[in-house]
Amino acid sequence: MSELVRTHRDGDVLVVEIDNPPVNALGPGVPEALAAVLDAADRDDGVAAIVVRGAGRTFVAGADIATLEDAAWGDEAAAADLHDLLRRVEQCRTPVVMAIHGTALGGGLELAMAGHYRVADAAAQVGQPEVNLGIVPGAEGTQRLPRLAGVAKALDMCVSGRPVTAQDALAAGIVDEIAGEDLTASAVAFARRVAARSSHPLTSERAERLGDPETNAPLLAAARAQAEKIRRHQVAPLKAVDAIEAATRLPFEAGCRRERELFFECVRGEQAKALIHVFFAERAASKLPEDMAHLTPAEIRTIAIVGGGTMGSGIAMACANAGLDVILTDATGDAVAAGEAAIRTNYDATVARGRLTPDAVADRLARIHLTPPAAFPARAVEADLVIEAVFEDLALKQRVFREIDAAARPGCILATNTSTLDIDAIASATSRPEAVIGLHFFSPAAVMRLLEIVRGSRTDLDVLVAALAFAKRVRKLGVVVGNGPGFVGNRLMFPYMYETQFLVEDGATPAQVDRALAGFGMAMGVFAVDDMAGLDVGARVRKALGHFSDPRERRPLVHERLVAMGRLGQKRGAGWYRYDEPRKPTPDPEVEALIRSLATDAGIAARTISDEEIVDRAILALVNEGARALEAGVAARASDIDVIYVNGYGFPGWRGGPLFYADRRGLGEVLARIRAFHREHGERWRPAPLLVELAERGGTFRGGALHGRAGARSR
Ligand code: T1G
Repeated sequence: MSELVRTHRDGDVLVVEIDNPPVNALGPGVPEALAAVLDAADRDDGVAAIVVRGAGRTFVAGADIATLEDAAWGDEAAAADLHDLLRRVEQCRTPVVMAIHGTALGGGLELAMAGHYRVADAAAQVGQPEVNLGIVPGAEGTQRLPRLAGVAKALDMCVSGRPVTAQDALAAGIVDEIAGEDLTASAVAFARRVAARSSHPLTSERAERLGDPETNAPLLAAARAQAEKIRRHQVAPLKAVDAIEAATRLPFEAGCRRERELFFECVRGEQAKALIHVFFAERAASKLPEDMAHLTPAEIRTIAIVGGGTMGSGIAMACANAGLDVILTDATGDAVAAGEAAIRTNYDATVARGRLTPDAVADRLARIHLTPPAAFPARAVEADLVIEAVFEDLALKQRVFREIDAAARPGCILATNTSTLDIDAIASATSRPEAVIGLHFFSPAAVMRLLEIVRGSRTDLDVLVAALAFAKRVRKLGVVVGNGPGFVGNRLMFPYMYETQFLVEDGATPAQVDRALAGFGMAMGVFAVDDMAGLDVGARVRKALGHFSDPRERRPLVHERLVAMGRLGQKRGAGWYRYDEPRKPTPDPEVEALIRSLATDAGIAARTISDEEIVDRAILALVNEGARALEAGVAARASDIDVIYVNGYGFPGWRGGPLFYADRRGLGEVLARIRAFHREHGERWRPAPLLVELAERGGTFRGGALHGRAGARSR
């Protein structure tokens, strides 16, 4: 028998264990091995019931996404054909009980639903997350889920992609029982109870929860509206609704055929290619490079944070949310109190939205130990990691690091949350530069998933490994980047921002630029982002990065003026936009007039700017700088840049990130466009040498850029 599927007997119950590490995906060989075991069981009169479970940490986490990727790139035969297996499961003469622990996702839940019964561990989760990969469930999930859970629940799960808890699944009718402590024992006992029944429920034959056209119409309409809202521009969620609609109208087999058509339409599409790229890119980014794989990360339990402002308090929440202890301090008692107030306000809002219970908040608050500055040195010795989150000023940070260096225990990791400053310069203020690292959180730090982990020239590998493990522990996506100006994210951001500022000087308006970028798929327009972050923040960073020190460079005219006018963005009710209502930008004729007058004074005549020009100048500025970052080695892989932009800067995942986007558009065309900009706008558009090299030899960023330290994963 194949090692992918093992069996043992518990009396008259056959326990089948799928063992395909790490997550029991239904990769090549698994469906066949499972079918063979079921065939044998059906022939064996001594087997009264079958329990199917996953080995290790989880039930089946779905089809093997690598095979989906092959299918997306044209090898349709690679996409696991699970239909025969599911039919085989359902038609088993012997009742099949699926025993679910960990996560039953995608094809995992589809397999579970083909069984006659389902028993779930209390901590298990089940879901149809396929939309995250730009596809619809492809193994009958859109047909079986509405039959078990009803149309509304199926729509919600397939459109949002969010898994549900075992308790929720029980209430919805997806599972039949929650297991006790021992899942296998519970499932075996359940199997014995049902074995003697004369017949067993077949999901495919159920119709009682499928509703009727009249009651379904508003549900389908609401799901389509929901898809447009939470997954704008994406095709898969709408196709998932189509597939569920087919379930309500067609017999089971015909509905499955329709689902399959929709599945292949998706998997062949650009969005699936992009989202599957992001899936693997995220995992590649957070993986240890080979030279570190042997290192065991030191455990981080207690974190001291210096600075209780927006970033410091957000980081404190992120740590407390993950069950870690936090010592939070600032330069004055008042500042500590302000940090505490900000944390409480944020948690209160979470409770008001129903996301956390007051008890859970109390538990988290109890983990955050507010510490006046005088008491800090004595407490800091408890910390495994100290994170500095003070004002973005090198001299100040160096002073804080000297203090931290004096207080922290040997072996403690010293991290700075700087978004732009030189890690080595900060490290040089300490007696242990090898313990210093950058942890660049994104705002709001308790929410945003991205964490740039900045490796200084002297940072120890042990420290890097511990930082990656810490990122995982606080549920962040850690991406290791080099210590260059602006690291990766902000390095690319500034050329993008400047270009959009030139666009408004050339004749566009901030609102037109933002609309064009939203149309491209950016989560927010660039001017709205600048207003949210604060124009003063941008100005400070620009200075720190030393941009526009060359007088021959074209320099944006408006930003500095807005700062001087006190139009610092949302917090002042005015920036690039006006804010009559909090957080709601309204175009401001005064700003538009200011832009025109400054541009006219500088001899720039206004012309009509197309949305296409806006998108090209903004996005290709990211691409060109991305190529430079890769070449400079501050990003190890092209896909790391994509991960950073998708998770930290609102770049649409369904376009795969800036460099994947460039690949798909064709580097030859991208280069031609950048060369045209170079001729028209001058040196800032000089094509990155790496881009020229790849384009000229017909290569792609994805296929492997030449210079990155770790090299691209060429899947
Ligand atoms: N296929 C292949 N590899 C997978 C995989 C999968 N489904 N899921 C995870 N991996 C790999 C992953 O690349 C990584 O590998 C390792 O497992 C650990 O993952 C027909 C079309 C299960 C919650 O979308 O959500 O079924 O980098 O680091 O944080 O309708 O992985 O170590 O080499 O993420 O503990 C639907 C995706 C597929 C589930 C575990 N299923 N996976 O999280 O570990 S489409 C999914 C996850 C489908 C059917 C269709 C998570 C996890 P490596 P990890 P984790």
